[in-house]
Amino acid sequence: MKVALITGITGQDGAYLAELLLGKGYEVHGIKRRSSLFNTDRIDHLIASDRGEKNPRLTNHYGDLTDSTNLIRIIQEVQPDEIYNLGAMSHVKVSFDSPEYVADVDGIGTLRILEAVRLLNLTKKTRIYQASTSELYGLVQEVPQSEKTPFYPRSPYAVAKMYGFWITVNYREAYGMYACNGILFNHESPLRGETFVTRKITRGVAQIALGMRDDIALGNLDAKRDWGHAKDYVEAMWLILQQDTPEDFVIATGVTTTVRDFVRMAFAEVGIEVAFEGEGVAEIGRVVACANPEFQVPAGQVVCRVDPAYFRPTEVDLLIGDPAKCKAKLGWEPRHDLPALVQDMVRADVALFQRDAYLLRGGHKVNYQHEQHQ
Ligand code: NDP
Ligand code: GDR
Repeated sequence: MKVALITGITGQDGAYLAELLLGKGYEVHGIKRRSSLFNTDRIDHLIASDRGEKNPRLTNHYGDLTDSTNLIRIIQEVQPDEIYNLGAMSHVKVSFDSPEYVADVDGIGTLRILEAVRLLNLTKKTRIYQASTSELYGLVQEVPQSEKTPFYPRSPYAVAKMYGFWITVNYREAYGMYACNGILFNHESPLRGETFVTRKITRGVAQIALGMRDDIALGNLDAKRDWGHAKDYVEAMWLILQQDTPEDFVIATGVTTTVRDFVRMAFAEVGIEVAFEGEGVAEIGRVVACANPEFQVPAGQVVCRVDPAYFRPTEVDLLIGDPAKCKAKLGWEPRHDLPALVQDMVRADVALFQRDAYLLRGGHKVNYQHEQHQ
């Protein structure tokens, strides 16, 4: 039985990857941070059955990427065949608020994993996947972006990830380690963190459709992203570690879409047509018509507005990946296109908020948070 260790197992990708590896018969170990509230919602169904029977092939260890002694101890105990380093402070805008912490976790954290494997003489046994990112491309140098496109990071997050990228390449070249970067473009799902733009939109659409709020405030509507489904992307991570020789791969769909169009698509999914008018911070999205009798959102209602609080000091305007190498060498093909992704996310969020809407209608108090600082 192969043994895998996943940092960031409680995150979006960690949850889907753990499920994938368990399905392939792996023994899976995860590193989770101590938190003052439960933080394993995304993997609770993998940890134990509804009746409380524990999964003997999934073990979580308390740890942190800032603590090398604990990483060394866990890796020594687990003796993993594969390490997936997914743990990170992954929010680009928040990285401007905590740049040093991001450098420590996302940059030096990667070094700590590589160095632990080297110190423990596991370089021949353990393969390492590093969660690199399309944010490395930053300021547009060329499109579409491929493994050969120069990097120009535009945030403390991207700069930290750039260190992670190169230290992974360096350990591969210096010590012959099987260590690879997956340069993944944005990937989303119903498990996406609530403060990333797609999930913020799909949650907002669900709440507006159910009459729980009036509008969503967003930042830069012109930004373009190459959005895929996280379920497809974790398969690519696994494939990257199954090759004869370690290499870096771009994982992307090759299609790019504006934030504004994502908003339109998400509203369309609940039968609401939205049109945008105005410019810059005065731009608004207004309901043209609501064709779904289940939802009563009147024509003319402003459902999307721009709040400069969500702008970033430096923005990444356009990401579109070239998936030629991963298709040719890994045989990877995404199973979901953007409409399928939007449908999956919107339907999940409508289902999620239906219970709250029912309670609100009955006069009960519901403790749901309005998104802030995203
Ligand atoms: P999430 O933000 O959903 O998950 C991040 C995970 O890292 C969580 O489990 C989090 O724990 C954990 N974590 C945060 N800080 C630390 C720390 N100091 N020590 C240990 N663990 C920590 O991210 P995703 O699942 O979306 O992304 C996975 C990885 O892929 C990240 O490295 C991200 O930067 C990268 N990436 C993501 C892309 C995307 O579009 N999703 C695209 C390209 C790269 P907790 O749950 O306690 O917060
Ligand atoms: P990104 O994702 O920065 O690409 O990083 P995010 O969803 O945060 O932003 C995408 C684009 O949307 C614009 N935007 C907003 N973003 C947020 N979060 N909130 C808003 O209200 C809003 N309005 C507009 C942003 O300016 C940006 O242009 C994600 C993360 O998962 C990283 O960890 C990962 O490395 C990259 O994707 C690839």
